[in-house]
Amino acid sequence: MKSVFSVAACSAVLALAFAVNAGADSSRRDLHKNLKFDLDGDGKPDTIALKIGKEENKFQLTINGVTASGELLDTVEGFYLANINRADPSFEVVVYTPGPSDDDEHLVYWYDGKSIHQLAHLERWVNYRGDGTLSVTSWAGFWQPKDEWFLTPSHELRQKPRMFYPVNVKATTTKATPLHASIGSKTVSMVPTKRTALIVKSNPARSWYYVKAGNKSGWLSEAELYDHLTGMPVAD
Ligand SMILES: [Ca+2]
Ligand SMILES: [Ca+2]
Repeated sequence: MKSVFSVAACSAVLALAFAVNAGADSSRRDLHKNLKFDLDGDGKPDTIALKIGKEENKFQLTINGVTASGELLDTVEGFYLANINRADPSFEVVVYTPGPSDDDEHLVYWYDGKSIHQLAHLERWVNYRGDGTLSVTSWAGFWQPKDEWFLTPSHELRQKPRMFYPVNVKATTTKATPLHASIGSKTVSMVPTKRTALIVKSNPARSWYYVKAGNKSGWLSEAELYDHLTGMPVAD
């Protein structure tokens, strides 16, 4: 599910109303190239303009005459407004492309009243909760890793470090499968062919998966997983 909230409005007042409501309904995304909107909460509308380059993945974002240049991998389609933390007066400006096939990219900017700061480059599906946190759901071949981000008091956007991600995908062994006692361990317990397995969790940084099958459990490398298991909803 797409989960980007955005703002559709010609006037700043209407935009504000939408932005506040859109925190919960994040499936709506309206893109702008030009907008007047009070980004820093000083009561004065700020002039936001997005100029897309001849190479359409490159852009210049100008706010009140201050410009930041950036690029995405695919054609820039516009920007939307986000309100990462409703408890602070700022709205963030997010330059966006849907990418070639659900490969969404979001470049998140913060205008502090003087300067433009790039906060983060987010990929795939972003859910702005409005409480200073957001989640980013992505795709890893047959499952969706979900990362958490949070805004610091100094308005930096940081990703929470995470070693293991829940997977919870069912599969079936296609041959005798060696489950390693730990990541990289040579000690294995064998699961026979045609057994139902549950891929429980992953350490994507090391591309290992924790698998349960019958009364056995242990780790498979990604290569072993694709070689020994079938039935996962694999897609690019
Ligand atoms: Ca302002
Ligand atoms: Ca805010």
